[in-house]
Amino acid sequence: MGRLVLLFFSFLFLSLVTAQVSYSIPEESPKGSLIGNIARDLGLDSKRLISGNARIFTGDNTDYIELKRERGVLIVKEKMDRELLCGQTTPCALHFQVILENPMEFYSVAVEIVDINDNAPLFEKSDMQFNISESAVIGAKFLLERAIDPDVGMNGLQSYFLSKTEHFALKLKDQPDGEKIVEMVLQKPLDREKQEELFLVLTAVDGGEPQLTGTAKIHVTVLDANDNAPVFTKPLYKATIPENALKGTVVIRVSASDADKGLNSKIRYSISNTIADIRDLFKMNEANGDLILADSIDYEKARYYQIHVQASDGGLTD
Ligand SMILES: [Ca+2]
Ligand SMILES: [Ca+2]
Ligand SMILES: [Ca+2]
Ligand SMILES: [Ca+2]
Repeated sequence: MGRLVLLFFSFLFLSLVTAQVSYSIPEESPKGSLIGNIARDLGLDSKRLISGNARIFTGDNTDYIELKRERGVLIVKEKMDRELLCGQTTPCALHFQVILENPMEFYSVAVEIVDINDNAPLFEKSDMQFNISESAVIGAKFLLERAIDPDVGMNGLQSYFLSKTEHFALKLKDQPDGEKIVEMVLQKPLDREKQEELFLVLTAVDGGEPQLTGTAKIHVTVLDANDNAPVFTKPLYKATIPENALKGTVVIRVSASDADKGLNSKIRYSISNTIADIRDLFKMNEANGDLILADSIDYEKARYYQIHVQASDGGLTD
């Protein structure tokens, strides 16, 4: 009820508003901090403030500022958090009236709550994981997490930096809402055989004094592509075998290696001769590269065999 009456009076005595003063104070100023000498600025003295029962009327329940009649000053009653009061709205100001009685007077007062850089940019998800094929092409883009800094103006988020890497460059795209899209763009092909994992750091910075930063980790796992053919340990394997050797004798074991991973490096050995008698005389253990005598050999028939052996990883061969 008291509030309604005050509102009524504020309409009735609108013409009695003789002045408007404004002050500013940094957010988070401790309780008791001086905002301004209102008595001086309104041309009143403390006697008038006391006799007029001067008080603050805010129109809502917020009670951050106190009027000290004896000193004629406004002070901080409750610490103010600009982020809580105004979010991203600027400027952030509290508007209220100072009311005096006998005779009734109204004064409009605005107190601007000035932002301080009390928030570092923060990544909600501070660990990013990417699985990227080594066959990814230059220019491939990967969307990164954005950081949040609830401060405003220069105290808000300004830019991002990526830790040193020759493989990726950072690309920032401004959005109409003032936000930035953060991407890393492939600059140099990845090579799993050289480096299977990359550990990068994305840093977000604000423009405050001092500047605050936030970081997020980027973990890139390079996925294998079958870009290596098997390679034999020797270009030529030589073996001798007596003509009375038994069927099933291992003549020699050939061996190839493949720099890839998993199925891309799983080698199958085979004989690639097209002449039928060699394919009948010798068999290849597909898995371990053992060349096995599959029939009886005759020194008088042939003293020399040239066997072409192939190693294959499913896609690529040697
Ligand atoms: Ca900040
Ligand atoms: Ca702030
Ligand atoms: Ca391979
Ligand atoms: Ca590979």
